[in-house]
Amino acid sequence: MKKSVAASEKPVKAKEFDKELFKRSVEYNVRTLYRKNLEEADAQQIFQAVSYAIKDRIVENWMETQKAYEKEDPKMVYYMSMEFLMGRALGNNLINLKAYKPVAEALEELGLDLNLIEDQEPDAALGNGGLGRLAACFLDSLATLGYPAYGCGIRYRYGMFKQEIRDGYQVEVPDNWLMNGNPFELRRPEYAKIVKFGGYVSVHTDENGRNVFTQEGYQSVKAIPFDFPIVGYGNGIVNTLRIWDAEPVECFQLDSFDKGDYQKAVEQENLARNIVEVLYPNDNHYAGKELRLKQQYFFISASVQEAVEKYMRKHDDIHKFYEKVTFQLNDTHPTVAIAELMRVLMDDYYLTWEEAWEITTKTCAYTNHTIMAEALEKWPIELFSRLLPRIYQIVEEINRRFVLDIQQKYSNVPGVDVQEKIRKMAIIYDGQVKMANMAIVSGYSVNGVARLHTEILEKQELKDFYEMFPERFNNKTNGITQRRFLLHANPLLADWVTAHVGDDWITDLPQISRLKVYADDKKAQQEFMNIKYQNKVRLAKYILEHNGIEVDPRSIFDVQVKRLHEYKRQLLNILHVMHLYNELKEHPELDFYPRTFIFGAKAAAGYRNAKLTIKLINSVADVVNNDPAINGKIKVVFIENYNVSNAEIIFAAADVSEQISTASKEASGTGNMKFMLNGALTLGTMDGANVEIVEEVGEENAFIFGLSAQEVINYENHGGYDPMEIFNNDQDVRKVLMQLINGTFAPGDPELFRPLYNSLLNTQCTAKADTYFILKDFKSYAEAQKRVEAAYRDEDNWAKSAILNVACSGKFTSDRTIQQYVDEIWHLDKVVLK
Ligand code: GL9
Repeated sequence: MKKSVAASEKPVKAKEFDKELFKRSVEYNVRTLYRKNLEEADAQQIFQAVSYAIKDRIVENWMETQKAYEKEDPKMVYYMSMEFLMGRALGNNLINLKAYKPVAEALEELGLDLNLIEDQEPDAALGNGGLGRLAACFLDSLATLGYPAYGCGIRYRYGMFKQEIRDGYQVEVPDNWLMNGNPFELRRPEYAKIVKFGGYVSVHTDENGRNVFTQEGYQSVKAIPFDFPIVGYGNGIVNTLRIWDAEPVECFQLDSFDKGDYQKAVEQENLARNIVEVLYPNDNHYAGKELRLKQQYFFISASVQEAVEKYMRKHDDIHKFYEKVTFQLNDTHPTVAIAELMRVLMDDYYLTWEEAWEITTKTCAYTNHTIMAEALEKWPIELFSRLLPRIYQIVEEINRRFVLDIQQKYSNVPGVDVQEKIRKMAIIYDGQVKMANMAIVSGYSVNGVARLHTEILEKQELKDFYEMFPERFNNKTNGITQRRFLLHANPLLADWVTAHVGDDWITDLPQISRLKVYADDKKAQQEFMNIKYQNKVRLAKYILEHNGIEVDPRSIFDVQVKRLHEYKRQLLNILHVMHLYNELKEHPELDFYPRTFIFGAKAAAGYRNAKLTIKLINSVADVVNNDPAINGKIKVVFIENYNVSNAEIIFAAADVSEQISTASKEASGTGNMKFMLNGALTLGTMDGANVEIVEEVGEENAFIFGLSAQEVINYENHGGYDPMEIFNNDQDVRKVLMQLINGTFAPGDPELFRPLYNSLLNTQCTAKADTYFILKDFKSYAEAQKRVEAAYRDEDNWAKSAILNVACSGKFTSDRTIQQYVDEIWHLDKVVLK
C-alpha cells in the first residue's frame, strides 16, 4: 500500500501554504514510495511524490465538502457522460488551490522544475473531443461556483489512442495512461454495485397481487467506483468525478466445475475484462457495437443504483427523489438511465408505473450535441432486448404510451398525418430503439449547445418534438474554463490581463471586458504582441522538438486543431494552402506575408477520408516545406497527437483560429472559444458558437465567409448542388483538384488521393459529391484569407482586434453556462464552506 504524508494536519487554505512543510512531504513521499532520496528519484517518481503531497491537501477539503453536503443535504446534479476529457490534473489542481506559484518556488528550491514535473503526467484522455472536454470544463465550473455535483463515467483502461505519424500516415498507439498508477484517484470498493446483462425476465404475482419482475439466467459484472477530486478555484470545495471500473463478480470457484458453471464463470470474467477496456474513438459517429451498449448500461446502472441508494440513506420517501437529484444526460450515450431509473423504482421500490414515470420525467434532462445523422444512436431491437431484457420491456411500455399520446393529440387535427408523426417520433420503430426520441419523451429538458444549433433543433431536426413539448426546449451555449485555458495555459497573458484589470476575471470572466480601454493603447498593443510572440516561440520550440520542423515565430500562426472530420473541412484548409503554393510558384515576386499553417487532429481509426486527409496535409507539408523556390514563406506543420496538454500551448500561440465547418454542422465548437480567449482572430463560417463569438467581438474583428446555415439547408433540401460547375469555371479550384490526382503531392502514387478527389467531384458514383460544400465555399474562403493577410500587415490594428477578442470573451466561460443550467434546468443551491 502506498503511503504518503500530508503537508499539514489540518486543512490549510491556499494562502497559508507552508513551503517548508510541502518540501518535507515531497521528500518523505519519495522515500516511502521508492526508498530513494530526491537526488536518486527519476522524473516520474518526483511527479508521483509531488502529486501525493498535493492530494493530501486536497483530501482535507474533499472531506470537508462532503461533510457539508451531508449536513446541508442540497439537491445534486449527476452529470452522466461516457466521456470526461480531463487532461492533466497536477497543474490544474495547483491552479485551483491557488498554490501554483508557491509550489513552483518550493520545487525550485529543491532544484526541481514544475513544468518538467507536469510533463511527466499522462493526460487523462477519457474522451474524444469537444463533448468530453465540455464535461471536464463543466466539472471545474460546478466546483468553482460551489454547486453539489457528481460526474459519472467509465474508468477506461485505455483512453483516446495516441497518434503517431509514420510516413505521413496516422498510426494509432494504445494509451496506457494508468501504467505508472494514478496518484489522484481513490478506489472505493465499499460502493461496488452489481450490473446484470442478458438472461430473461420472469414475472410472478406476489402476496399483494402485484406483478414482480425478476431477471434470471443473467451474467453479472461488479462495478467498482474510483473517485477523482474536482477542486474548485480558491473556495475549498472539492466535488467528485466517479468513474467505474469492472471486476468479475466472483473469482473462479472450484465448485463451478461440479455445477457445470465453468463456461459461465469464464464468460463473466471475460465480460468484466472487456467492458471497460477501451474508449471508442469515434467523434460524432455511431458505430452500433454491442460492447458499446454494454459500456453504456454498465456505468449507468451502477450510477443510478448509487444515486438512489445515496438518496435513501437520508430520506424515506422515494417519491421526492427529484427534489434532491437531477440527471443531466450528456448526449444520448447515457439515456438508458431513463429506463434504469424506472426499473429500480418499480422493481426494487415497488412503485407503480405512474409513480415511477413522474419521478423519472422530473429527474432526467437531455443535452443534444449534434445534428449529424450518422451520430444518432439507434439500437437494433434484437441486440437491445437480448442484452437488456428488462430494460427493453420498459422502453417498449414507454413507447406504447407515447404512441397513444401522439394518436390522442393528433388524430382529430386536420392536415396532420398521424402515421407520419409516429414514424418520425416513436421510440421503437422499424426494428430499432431510437435513443434521442426516448431522451426527449422521458425528460423535463432538452437543450442545444449554441443558439443557432438550438434553433435548428427546434425548426428542423426535432421540429415534431418541439411542437409537442415546446416548454422542454432551451439553449445553453457552451463555454470553457478560463482557469485551465488562460490562467494555466498562458501565464504571460494571464499576468498581463491581471496587471491591467485585476484578477476578478479568474472567477468572473466578463470582468475581462475592462481590457477594452487598452485596445487602442499603443503600449498595451506592443506588450500584447510581445506576449503573443513569446508564446509563438514556445510553440516553435515544441514543434522543433516533436516534428523536427523549424518555423518562424514572426510568421502568421494560422491554426486548425480539432478532431478530423469531413464536416470540419480540414480539406478546405489544405486545398487553399495548395492554392497559395501554386500562386507563389507562378508569381515568385508576390508580396506574400509568411504564414505557418498548423494542423492537429486525430481521425477515427476506421474513417478513410479523414485518415487520407492527414496524409494529404503531411504530403503537402513535405513538398512545400522543402521547396527552396518559395523561400520558407509557407510552412505546413501537422502536430502529432493533438491532446489537452499540447492544446494549451497551441491556443496561446495562435494568431488565426480556423473555424471553417460547413454551416449548420458544428453544433457549437469550444476550441473557437479557447482561441478567442487567447487573442486569436476567428476565420470562420457562421456556424455553431461562431455566430455568438462574432456578435460579441464585432464582425470587423473576425473574418467571416461562406454559405449560411440556411443556405446549406436549402441546398440539402433540394438534393445538393453541382460542384462540376465550379470545377469547370474556377481555374484555381481546377488546378488544386487536378493536383490531387496527378501526383504533385504523391510522386510515387498519383492515385493516392483519388478518394478525396472523388468525394468532391465524382457524380458518376451513386454517392453525392461535395456534401460539405468545400468547392462551393472555396472562393469565399480564399478571399477571407486575403483579408487576414492584409489585416496582419497592419500590426497595430491587428493587436487591437486581438485584444478586443480577449476582452469580449466573457460570455464564453463555462461558469456562465453552468449558472444557466442551474437557474433554468437544475435549480441547485450553492454550498459555501465556512
Ligand atoms: C460535439 C459537437 O460536435 C461540438 O460542436 C460541440 O461543441 C461539442 C460539445 O457540445 O459536442 N458533439 C459531438 O458528438 N462531439 C462534439 O464535440 N463529439 C465528441 O466529442 C464525441
